Amino acid sequence: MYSLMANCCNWLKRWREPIRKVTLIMVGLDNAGKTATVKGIQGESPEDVAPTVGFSKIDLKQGRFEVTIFDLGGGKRIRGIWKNYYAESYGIIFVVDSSDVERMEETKETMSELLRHPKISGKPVLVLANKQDKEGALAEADVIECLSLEKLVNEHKCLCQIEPCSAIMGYGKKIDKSIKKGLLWLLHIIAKDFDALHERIQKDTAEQKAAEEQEKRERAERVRKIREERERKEREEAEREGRSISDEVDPELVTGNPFQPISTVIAENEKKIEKEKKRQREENEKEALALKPKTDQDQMDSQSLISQQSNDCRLVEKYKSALTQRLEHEDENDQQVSESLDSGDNATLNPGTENSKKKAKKLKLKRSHRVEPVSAEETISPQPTPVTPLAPVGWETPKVHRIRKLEPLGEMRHNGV
Ligand code: G3D
Ligand code: MG
Repeated sequence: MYSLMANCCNWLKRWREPIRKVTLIMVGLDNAGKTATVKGIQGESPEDVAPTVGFSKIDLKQGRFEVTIFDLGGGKRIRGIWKNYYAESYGIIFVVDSSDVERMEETKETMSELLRHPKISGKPVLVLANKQDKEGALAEADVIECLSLEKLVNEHKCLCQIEPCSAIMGYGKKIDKSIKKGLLWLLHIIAKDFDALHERIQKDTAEQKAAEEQEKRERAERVRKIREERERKEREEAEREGRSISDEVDPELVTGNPFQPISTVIAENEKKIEKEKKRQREENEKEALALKPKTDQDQMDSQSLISQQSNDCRLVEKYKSALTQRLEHEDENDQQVSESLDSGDNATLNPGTENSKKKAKKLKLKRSHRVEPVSAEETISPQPTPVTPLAPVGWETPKVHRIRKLEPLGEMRHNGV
């Protein structure tokens, strides 16, 4: 009857207790089995765990506790981040790989450093001597000895419990009982001294926050000084080289808002394009007005050019026919000369015959250099083929009208023609 009443009182007491939020950190060397343990507590299979990069976090409910566990990476280089979580942690779970005897010294140093930290000293510590299923794993007493655990926890006034366990034995409800026992012990100790611990944690986290803010300000100040120094050097350099810094910076870039909505940017661009088009139209109109009289002149020039060309064609035709007549005439003469030569008079040639022989030779030469009738296209070339020596007697050398060289025509002039 008495025990029934005591149980009822305890239940009532617990029911009246507020829900407590508690943060724990799970630390230890890499490969100790921290993630496997956390997964087992969470109810997930601890097999095939990937190495933790940074940290992982789990939330679970245990009685009147809402527990958050930070599983922090244990690699040598990542251990530096642990201290960022010390202030807010109510207790520590330190996982040891009991089978890794070679790293016991490193484990001891790491634990010593941890318990020495002012934001950890005095807080409860659960040591999980993990991997007990492995052959050659150190027993609980050996782990205590290897780590000088008693000495360490006494030095730093930490309440401590050690639990030999195996994280891969099971998970969820089937989790290794030692792990569960150890976790309940830790929460029990925290609950016993919760108010004092909570107050300390509030104070420590506020201090840490202030320190972080201070560090942030100092960093910003350092960055500002570096930037100022760089700008000063740039200014000095620019002055030495005789250029002004303001010239190099696009004022639009400085004054314009780089984060304008895209619709505003499009509208501005359209305005610019419209303005540019208008300017171009005005320029074209001006140019057209300035060119108008010239265009008329060019029209006249072109007409005279055409008429000159047709004149030239007529002359060429005339010249061609005259040339043909002359050549025919010469052919007849040649024929006569060659006939007289062929008739055998060549041995008894008088001086006249000698002359006519020479003449015949000359004519033959002339014939071989006969100028072919010139095409109409060639007549408009500024330097016609020199045909003067063959020009028929009484005929004037065809007069080649030099065509006035025209200026290259622009777009408007072509239209005019
Ligand atoms: P860590 O988070 O402390 O770095 P992990 O360690 O949880 O990642 O575990 C590291 C390796 O040890 C894992 O193996 C894991 O399965 C194994 N391990 C964890 N706990 C135990 C245990 O109690 N017994 C045995 N035998 N092995 C365990 P892998 O092969 O995945 O690296
Ligand atoms: Mg891990």
